[in-house]
Amino acid sequence: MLYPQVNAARLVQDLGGVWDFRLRETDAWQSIAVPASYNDQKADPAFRMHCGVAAYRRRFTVPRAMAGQRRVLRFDAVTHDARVYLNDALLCTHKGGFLPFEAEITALVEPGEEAELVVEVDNRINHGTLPVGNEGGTAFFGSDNPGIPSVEAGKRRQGEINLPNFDFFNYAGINRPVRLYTTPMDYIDAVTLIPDVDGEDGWVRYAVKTVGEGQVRLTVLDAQGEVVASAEGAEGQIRVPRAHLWQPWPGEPYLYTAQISFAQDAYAQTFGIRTVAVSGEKFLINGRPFYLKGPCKHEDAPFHGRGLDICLQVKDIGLFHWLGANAVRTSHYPYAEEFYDLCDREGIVVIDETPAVGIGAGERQNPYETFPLAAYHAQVLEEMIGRDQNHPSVVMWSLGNEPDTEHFPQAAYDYWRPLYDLAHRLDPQGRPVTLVCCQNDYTKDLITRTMDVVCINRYYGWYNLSGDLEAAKYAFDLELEFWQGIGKPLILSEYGADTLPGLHSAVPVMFTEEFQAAYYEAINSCLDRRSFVVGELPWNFADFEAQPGPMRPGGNRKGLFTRDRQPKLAAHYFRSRWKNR
Ligand code: BDP
Repeated sequence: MLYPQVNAARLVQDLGGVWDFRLRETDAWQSIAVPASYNDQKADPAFRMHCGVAAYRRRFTVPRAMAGQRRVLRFDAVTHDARVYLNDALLCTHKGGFLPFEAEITALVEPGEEAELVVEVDNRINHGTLPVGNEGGTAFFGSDNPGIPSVEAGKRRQGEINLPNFDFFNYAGINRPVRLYTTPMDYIDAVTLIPDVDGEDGWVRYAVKTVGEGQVRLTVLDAQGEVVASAEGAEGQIRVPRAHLWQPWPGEPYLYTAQISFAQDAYAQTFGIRTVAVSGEKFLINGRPFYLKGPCKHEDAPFHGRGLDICLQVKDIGLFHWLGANAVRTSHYPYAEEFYDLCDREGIVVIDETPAVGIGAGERQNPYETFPLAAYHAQVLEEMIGRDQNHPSVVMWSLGNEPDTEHFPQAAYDYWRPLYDLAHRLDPQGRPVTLVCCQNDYTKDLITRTMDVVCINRYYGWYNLSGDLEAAKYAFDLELEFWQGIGKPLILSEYGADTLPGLHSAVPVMFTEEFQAAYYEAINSCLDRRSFVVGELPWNFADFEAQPGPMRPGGNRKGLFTRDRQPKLAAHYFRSRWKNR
């Protein structure tokens, strides 16, 4: 689905601002900001802990300037499920909180007329949603006390609260922009660009999907806006002589623009010329071994929750440069489209992850038999790859985070392998595919070793062997020995220690800033001895809000930065490490 664009042929009207909002039909309408999660916008526990369907409402006028054009309402992300009504009639529905959807309204509202838009948002999560809800309290975050009537457990039974089966706050609402945009009646529907390198030249295979009558013309502009190549027809191949490659930071992330025209329509798609491949134990970008270094993130901020905040994105990528980082994983869901554009511009490579987190329920329940997810998971993967396929920054797809691969290893294999194959079929660029594996008995896991890159999350020295860094090094080293035998490149895709800023001690004691730095130094010393390790992604870039619990003082505190983006000691440690890595 193309991102809305203002150009000579298209208009965009942003519908962000203050909307009406209510949690229940019996409530009065209140003010709410869009885009943003609703949970932290009011000093009201009902907002924070809400579970169920809430409603947003606003009126808007279709400008007369849009007359004669095709008019489309686009929602970049409504978390999690949406039902959209236009003038009281159901316009569309969408399941899933992190990918865009749209509906054409050309025939429904005339230019110059006003219309009422109501968006019902359902934040409930369960075994059939991604991310997965802790339905029935099967797993990790329950807080029942046997024999004591618990208000929480009672409510959970009645479906009044739902707990996440994942470790981030279940922020909900209209989290990303809502826009009305136009295209001519005959229009460009989709653009696929597949870059390749041939000696000094670049090649771009392309396919433009259109609706209506017309001829496709495609012109490639360099970064100065000079025409360097052109072609006609809906599909083809273009040579870009003496191409500038898109290089990850600190190289130059050079961007070209494909100017596409079709009948009266026009669309500009930026792209980069670069290659990505796995060869033996190496991860190659532009044919050269590449080491991924950079913390995993969340979309998370005070007041906004998971709502789009472009200023914060720019600030964060600035801090990535300050750290000397060159990579990020969009843990644990696809991020806002603006983030990938920024990574394209700034040379940060992205591991793009689906919202498949929480597919596990302990050793007694096989999630692959009891969670109705397979078809929906495939659909989400398709939506994500379709949305993000043209970004040069995206160098790998992550099918999901920390599923059960240990208790039901064959069932896990049978579930994840078709998704792996599907990702390869869907991606015209053929990028590597991975899934991010939970700390477990890795000898039992059958699926992780079949991925293009092995990604493992490990907390030796924190959740296990807590505080004992010598033992942590020993255990991690033993595990690395195992993976070395598998013969694939490996990324340590999460590792970290909760750290309270301002807590210090001369000897490294858990939760102090010194411990966090010492922990990373210890684990990194194991990585540095292994040539098949191709990346290190500390958990997490910044402290973030989580489901409250005895292990989450003010959220998850494993950030290298505080939630307001001030560095802890470990941020300085990585800054000096990554300068030379
Ligand atoms: C990992 C999860 C991540 C958590 C992290 C932690 O992938 O979402 O936040 O552990 O516990 O298991 O901090």
